[in-house]
Amino acid sequence: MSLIQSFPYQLYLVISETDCKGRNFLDVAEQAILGGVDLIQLREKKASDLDFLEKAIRLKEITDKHEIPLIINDNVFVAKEIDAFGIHVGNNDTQPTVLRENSFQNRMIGYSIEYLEQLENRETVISDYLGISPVFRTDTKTDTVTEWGLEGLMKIRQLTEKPLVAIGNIHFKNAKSVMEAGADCIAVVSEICSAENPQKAAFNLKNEILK
Ligand code: TZP
Ligand code: MG
Repeated sequence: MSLIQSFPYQLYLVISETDCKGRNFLDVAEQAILGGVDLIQLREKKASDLDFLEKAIRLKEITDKHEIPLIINDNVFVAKEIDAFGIHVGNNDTQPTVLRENSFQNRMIGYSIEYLEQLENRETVISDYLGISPVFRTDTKTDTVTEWGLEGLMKIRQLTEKPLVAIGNIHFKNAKSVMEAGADCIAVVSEICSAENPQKAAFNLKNEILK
């Protein structure tokens, strides 16, 4: 089991250079932190390991400065190399049971739930939080399986006490309803990365979900 016992995060930014569409992703991340983001994940699907590592090192300087935990999507090498706070994996990635046995004993492990059956497996039991992926279909990630919707999220809430991070097409207008359906935290890409003013977007979202 993990030593991580609490999940005091409500607003989670998932960021990549591509999703920031030509803007400096480090500036976007820093603005988002100033606006109230509690946790950041670097998710670089197309980068080589070295490119990913270089981006992660630069982002970690910022997250460390503001004492915000940094999670790495999928890449065990990068997560270990930068001593990341944690790693986020899905069904087709290195599984949580394998990670726990290999240098991730005391790092946060997030695990995406795409099928209800996953709730019963050991991977779920040993993870620190579950990603409800996607709660609503989104153009940001199209290779998804189940669109959970608020009803699916409510059902999962009844079946587990694990911290639930909802992701997928979450915006200012639906953020509160996602929290009310049982999410502990919302994760967003475009609501912050594509915002004209990422700091303001993060600030508004945070206020909305804490209301
Ligand atoms: N996993 C499930 S949906 C998604 C990820 C990484 C993308 C969410 O992006 P957006 O722009 O907030 O809908
Ligand atoms: Mg993955």
